[in-house]
Amino acid sequence: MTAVILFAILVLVGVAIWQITKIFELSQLRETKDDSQVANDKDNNWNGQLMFVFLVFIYFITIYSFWKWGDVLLPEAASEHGQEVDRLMWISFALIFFVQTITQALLHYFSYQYRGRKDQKALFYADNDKLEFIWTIIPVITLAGLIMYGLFTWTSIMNIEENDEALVVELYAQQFNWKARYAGADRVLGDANVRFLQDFDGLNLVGIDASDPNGLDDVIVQELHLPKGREVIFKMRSQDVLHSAYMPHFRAQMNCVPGMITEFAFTPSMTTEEMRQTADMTAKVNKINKIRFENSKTLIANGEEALDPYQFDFLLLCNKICGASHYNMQMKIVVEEEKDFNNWLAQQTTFAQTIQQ
Ligand SMILES: [Cu+2]
Repeated sequence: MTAVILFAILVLVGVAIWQITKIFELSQLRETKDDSQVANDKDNNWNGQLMFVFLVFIYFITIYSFWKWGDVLLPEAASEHGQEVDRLMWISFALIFFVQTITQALLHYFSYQYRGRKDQKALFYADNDKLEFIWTIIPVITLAGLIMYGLFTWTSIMNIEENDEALVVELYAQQFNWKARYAGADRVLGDANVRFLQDFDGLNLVGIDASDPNGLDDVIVQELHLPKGREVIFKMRSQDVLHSAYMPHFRAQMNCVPGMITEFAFTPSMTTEEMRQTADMTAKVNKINKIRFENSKTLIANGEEALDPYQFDFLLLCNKICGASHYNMQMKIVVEEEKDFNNWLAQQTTFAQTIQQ
């Protein structure tokens, strides 16, 4: 692939140099009255028709892309606000698609229709207030509507209110992994700071202040469990550089900034098991496993081990290029029914238990 791209770049540079020398030659020919390099009607017809070919090409590539890769989009949102985000995105997509289909056709049609002809001079048409008003006011109204809609959606998503029902979870980012911390029975996360990381021989994984009683029942895990149907307020921290907590299936993303706590909240609306059962996800997983199965044949032929079948899981990913192993900075998310979640949480070790060991 790299070779192909390099080759394409070399070809393009070559063409650019060739064109520049042609311009240079053209400027020299003015004195000699030789017009062999000036476009004539034949050249203009050619270019006009090529415009049409290009128009057909962009429509074709659009339709082909939808047909070929339409199924690699994210599955339905697994959070309550996710549906709002998706609606906003699809409305924007539909509008852009509609406008671009029409404007591309017009652009290329006009290029063809008014291509250069010998002895024909372009009409000098200075301005038309009415026309300018129309093509200004339509985009203004459309874009203002879209932006307002986006702002309202954003405000409703980012309106995070502390409340007694919500589950508070800290997401702790470091090069190159995630940890999650639950507040425990007192529902309050203990104070934490990177300065405390060195305490307790490296057992203090997220730097909890051991003198703060609120922190003693905190639970630190490397697999994030969330209860379905309950609001989760995330408090994000970073130990070293900028990271970004990205949970694509829940349509959630927030930067993790060293020295400050950032927030995001959502309510999971589907368990992992429910997502696995959807028709869309079953088809995706089957497609992936078919590819893995085919690749395994080559591996086995080379005396290597076959690939394990893929099973869907929600993921927390890092979406800021934070260093060499950024690509692998992820944590599994398990969404389950509230009682399963409570059972799981009760089995985890608290911070007090960890440091006593
Ligand atoms: Cu990162």
